[in-house]
Amino acid sequence: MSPINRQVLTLDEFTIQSLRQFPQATGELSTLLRDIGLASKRVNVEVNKAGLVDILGDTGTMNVQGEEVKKLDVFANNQFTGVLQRGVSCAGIASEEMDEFVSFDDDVSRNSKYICMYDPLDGSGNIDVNVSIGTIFGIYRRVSDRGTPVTREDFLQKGKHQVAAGYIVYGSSTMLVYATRRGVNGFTLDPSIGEFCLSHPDLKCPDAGNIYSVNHGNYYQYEEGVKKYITLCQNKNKTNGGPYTQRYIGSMVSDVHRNLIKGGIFMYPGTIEKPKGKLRLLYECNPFAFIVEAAGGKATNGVQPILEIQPTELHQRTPFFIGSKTMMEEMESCLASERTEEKIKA
Ligand code: AHM
Repeated sequence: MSPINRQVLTLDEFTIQSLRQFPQATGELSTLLRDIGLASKRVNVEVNKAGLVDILGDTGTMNVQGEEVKKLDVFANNQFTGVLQRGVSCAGIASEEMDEFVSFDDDVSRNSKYICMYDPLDGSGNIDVNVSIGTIFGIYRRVSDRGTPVTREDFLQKGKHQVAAGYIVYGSSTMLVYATRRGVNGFTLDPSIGEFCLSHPDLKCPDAGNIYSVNHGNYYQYEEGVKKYITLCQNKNKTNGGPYTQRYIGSMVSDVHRNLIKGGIFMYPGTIEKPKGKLRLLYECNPFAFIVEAAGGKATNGVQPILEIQPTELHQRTPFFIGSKTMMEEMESCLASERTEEKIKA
């Protein structure tokens, strides 16, 4: 087809087209995705001009996890929360930036089917130095009755119960990637029309890859199995065709996005100081696990699949390993071999 006749689907057109295949669907999920797309466009505008307006730097406050809150974190959180509250599909939200979940307790929202959890701006540490950052979200069907306020149980669902999950990467171009059980699709923001346009249909995570992403600064604090896997990544051997390339931005959205497209593994293991690692199960790990698994990859905490973990707290952390299937299997066998040897010694 000549480029002039090529039909590029916008996010809205794509979700409506998908909806047409399910005449019984109510369209609530499509509306929710549209709301998220809108909030992300507003955040994108501010991220792009961050150096020009007084929106860089810290607010001078700490979040619930004792980390410094950046002004853009607050802006992004307000945008996502506001858009979803004013919409018609979301009964409540939980955000990495807020201590507690929020019930949208008006007549319309109370009757909505979904709840949403998000990290409004992941990679905050990179904001002030112009490195790509992102938003991560997961959408669940509420378990409480429609018409009543949402409850904690609505938010403490296993990741496998997500209906959809996605992320936005504010990078050299801005992309929104979202997954449902039917697959993963990527949309690039076309600034000339202000719309996300389908650019990466039916994304698949390559089974094998040659990129590993981990914070090497913590190397001596990792368990033996993780060190063994890192050594394997750095060496040439018959099975993996290594050495692999090490890439670590420190902005998980960008790191996992790159590995999803090119093939690779991202790890944020527990350390001696922080056995549960740094990343949050509900806002960061569950959505990514859902997306990467829908694309054919794997995600685990080193013991069980991320999507099978029963959350007990809104802000709980977990070790996180995610990526291409064969690399994940190599990593898991390193963990298992060292753990067995440790058990035998003990
Ligand atoms: P944040 O919630 O403060 O933005 O932290 C999350 C980020 C991830 O995007 C990234 O993978 C990780 O922190 C990097 O942490 P570290 O600097 O410890 O390697």
